[in-house]
Amino acid sequence: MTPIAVTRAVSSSLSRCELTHQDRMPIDLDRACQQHAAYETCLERLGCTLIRLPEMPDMPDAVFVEDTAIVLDEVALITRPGAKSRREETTSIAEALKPYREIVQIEAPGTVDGGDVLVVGRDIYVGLSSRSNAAAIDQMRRALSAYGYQVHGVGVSGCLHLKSAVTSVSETALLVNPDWIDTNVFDRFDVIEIHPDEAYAANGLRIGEAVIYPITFPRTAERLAERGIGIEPVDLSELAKAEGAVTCCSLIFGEKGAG
Ligand code: CIR
Repeated sequence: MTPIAVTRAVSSSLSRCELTHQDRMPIDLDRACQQHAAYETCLERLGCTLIRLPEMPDMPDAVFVEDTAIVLDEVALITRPGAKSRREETTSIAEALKPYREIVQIEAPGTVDGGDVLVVGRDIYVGLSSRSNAAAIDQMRRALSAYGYQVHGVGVSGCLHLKSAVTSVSETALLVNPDWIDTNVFDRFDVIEIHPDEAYAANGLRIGEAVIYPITFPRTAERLAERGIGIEPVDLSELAKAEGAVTCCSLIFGEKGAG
């Protein structure tokens, strides 16, 4: 099944992005766009069909499409992002996903960012972060139990999203930063800890057998290699200044549609 990857062009207002755990640093917009283009090329090289959405000039964070939806095989949940400045990003994402999935909207008072949602098989882990709340988790449970999904709330502290702290890097392994989550929640998995000098290293994007991974974390990459996990290196250092990482810049799903 050919995966589809939805991406969105980097906003010219990126330098006005939301920041929660990082200080504001100058962002080189041209460089950010070049890095984003190389990321898209990497997705294509791994077999994804790209749906490139146009820039939203007044939505600084709109390049981080991951936060706007959770796309499962059966249904797409359109999120209500935790940051008010990001709520208008979702309308065009819902339009883009409509041909592929039945759409369910997360409603107030629920808030959830896709960056807080880690799907592993029929288990969906949702970070209880500054962006995602219990009301959204309740709505997700109601919408998804009919499909056999179990939705689990997970405490997160010290980072923006659950997937800043844990991502899936193989059928059985999770890459984690144990400082930001309780790893006991994930004790049925093979847990690979990041190198302690690379706090932001737990975010990798798995496409089939490949893991798209930032070049900025060589020590953790070595740990992955020791476990036989090969990486596809990308440089997203300018988008990292906006608190973004590799999972944030795409929505990946199988072609199969609802109807
Ligand atoms: C934000 O704070 O919303 C953006 N500056 C960064 C979002 C990163 N998204 C993600 O990790 N899924």
